[in-house]
Amino acid sequence: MDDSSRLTKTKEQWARARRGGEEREVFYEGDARLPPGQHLVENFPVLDLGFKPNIPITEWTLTVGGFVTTPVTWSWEQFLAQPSFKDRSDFHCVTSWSRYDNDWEGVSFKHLISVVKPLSLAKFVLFKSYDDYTTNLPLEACNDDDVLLAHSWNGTPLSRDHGGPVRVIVPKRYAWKGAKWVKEIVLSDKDEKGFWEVRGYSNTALPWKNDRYG
Ligand SMILES: Nc1nc2c(c(=O)[nH]1)N[C@H]1C(S)=C(S)[C@@H](COP(=O)(O)O)O[C@H]1N2
Ligand SMILES: [Mo]
Repeated sequence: MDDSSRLTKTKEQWARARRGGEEREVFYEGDARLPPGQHLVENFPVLDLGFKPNIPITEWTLTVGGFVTTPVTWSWEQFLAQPSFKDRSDFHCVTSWSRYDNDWEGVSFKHLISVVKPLSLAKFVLFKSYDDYTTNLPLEACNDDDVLLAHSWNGTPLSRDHGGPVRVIVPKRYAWKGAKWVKEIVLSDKDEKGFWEVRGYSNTALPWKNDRYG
């Protein structure tokens, strides 16, 4: 299928779904934008470990340390004083739903790197959250143009449900690689697996490779 007929097929599917009224999900295979095995949703499902930590911004801090030259602990004011970064991206959950065109705003990972200055030995990143969730990535995957620490979604402050005050967004990986309620970021020479990674999910988590389980 060429790109234009793919686009047509997508739009027809959307039209059919919308005509149905209640139908909010569209299933199809092989779209250029939708990774294999995923289906599109228009709502924004909430996934967590059954517990949504409540962190008042007066108590919120973000610590970035480990194999870095300049570790930081930012208060909410210090976090907001960093250069603002915006990016629109698609969101792919391993449970098979994807949500297109999410407008994120926050601090770019590239800016964070410029502040903490990783040592040359730093190759891996472990994210730790206020709900004791963890997830891990290679530093190289985080050092990308579309990776950020987000405080806003679609023009409004990130809700507690979706990981506010601040969550991580890594669009090129399945969404479990993006820690909600992020508290600490640790750079290391060693790869330490996170919550889902030790429970059989893929260490790499690449949606385009249908790379779900380890
Ligand atoms: N701290 C924390 N971050 C987390 C999770 C979690 O349970 N706790 N779940 C992950 C999973 S599996 C997904 S799909 C996304 C869900 O984000 P959402 O609830 O905003 O859709 O957050 C990821 N980050
Ligand atoms: Mo997920």
